[in-house]
Amino acid sequence: MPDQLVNKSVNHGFCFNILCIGETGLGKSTLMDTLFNTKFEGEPTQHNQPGVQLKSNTYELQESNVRLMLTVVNTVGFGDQINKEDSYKSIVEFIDTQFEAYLQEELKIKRTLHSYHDTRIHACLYFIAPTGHSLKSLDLVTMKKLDSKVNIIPIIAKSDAISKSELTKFKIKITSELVSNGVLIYQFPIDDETVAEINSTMNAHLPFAVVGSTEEVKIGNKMVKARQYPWGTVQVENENHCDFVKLREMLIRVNMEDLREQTHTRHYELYRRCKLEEMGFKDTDPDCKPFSCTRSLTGSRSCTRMRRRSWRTRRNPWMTSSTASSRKRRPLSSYSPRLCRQGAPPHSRGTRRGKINSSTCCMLHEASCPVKDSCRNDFSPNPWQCHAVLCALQPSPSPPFQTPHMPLHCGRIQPLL
Ligand SMILES: Nc1nc2c(ncn2[C@@H]2O[C@H](COP(=O)(O)OP(=O)(O)O)[C@@H](O)[C@H]2O)c(=O)[nH]1
Ligand SMILES: [Mg+2]
Repeated sequence: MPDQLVNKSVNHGFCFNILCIGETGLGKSTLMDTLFNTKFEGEPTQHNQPGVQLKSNTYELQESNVRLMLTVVNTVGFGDQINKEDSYKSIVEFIDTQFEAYLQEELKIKRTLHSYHDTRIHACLYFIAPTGHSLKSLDLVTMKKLDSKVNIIPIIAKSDAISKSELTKFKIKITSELVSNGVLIYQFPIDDETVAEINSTMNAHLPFAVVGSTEEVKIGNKMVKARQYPWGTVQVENENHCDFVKLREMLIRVNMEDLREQTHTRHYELYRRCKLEEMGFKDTDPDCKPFSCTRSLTGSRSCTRMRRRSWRTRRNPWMTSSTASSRKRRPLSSYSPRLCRQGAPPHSRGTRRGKINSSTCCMLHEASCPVKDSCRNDFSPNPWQCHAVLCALQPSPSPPFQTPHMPLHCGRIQPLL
């Protein structure tokens, strides 16, 4: 049975979509290049953008017989405007547009979901400036608007700019601000016994303090990625220097499948329920109660966890070695040799070949998503307990297939009974 599952997944290939949110110059592009050991396209942007635009690049990574479609979405111009009030809007619209595209595919009579390129965001890396003070209002507002739509992994960017003792305090401060503002960040799951220990340890390290660099420096007789300063060298992959390795392990190796699953069963499910209710769909259950987003969230979360397989091949087979750059044509195994030694499923060992083909597409943030201003979710400081967003039903006289873009009316906050 597990072999069947693995073979099926390998044949289909995987897709993984990362959204990088953070102010211009915080090191988003550098970190992505460092994480995937390549040089993605894109010129550094200036600070004069009139608004926030989302730019998406898709790359095809291949390792052995495993294909990974990686999409990196960047928030160009985030934090560059004098009035930052609307900065989160284009991000919310973008995420909803991807949900909507998937929903429209699902609603088709003749669906091709198996070959559909899923553009839903699986992980959102939120880059926090290394101020050592506290989160900015822009960070809190943006994360709060997004936490019911995407798995947020906060990271402290350019953490070499902050001292060790300040960093400890800064992490505590950020965590307490997130909690007191009711911002839900993604927690690495601890109900799968094969990863429970490492995940619970890593949860305690959040937000990860990262350093990015593609520059290689000779340390001893090894070339390592590092940043050199007059007073010393920061090694990106040295766990005493920063949490880059922790982030890479958690994001790409251990929890990639959980991030994908949470996106589908929790965030997309919430969008779908809201949308279908607005279209006039009703479950025929006689006890059918008004839709509660919070209940839906907690319910789907526990269901997901119940179904979790405690089977080590849930870890990502292509991460047993590495990714590659098309330009340098590096062997995939150069990416993360340590991962190769640890627990690589048998099928992914052996000769590794790889290529990366990139194709770039710009997603316009003005995309006409019908729910962009409707399905907003606001939660109380303790969202798991007392509040829910109720969607007002709007009966539809015609089937949704003919009227897929009906207006929605969601977002009133009501206490849960
Ligand atoms: N000190 C420090 N500088 C960094 C780090 N990562 C990137 N940078 C530098 O910050 C500048 C902006 O980086 P970039 O990746 O273009 O930022 P982006 O606008 O967020 O994509 C570049 O000069 C990078 O070399 C880091 O971890 N620490
Ligand atoms: Mg950039």
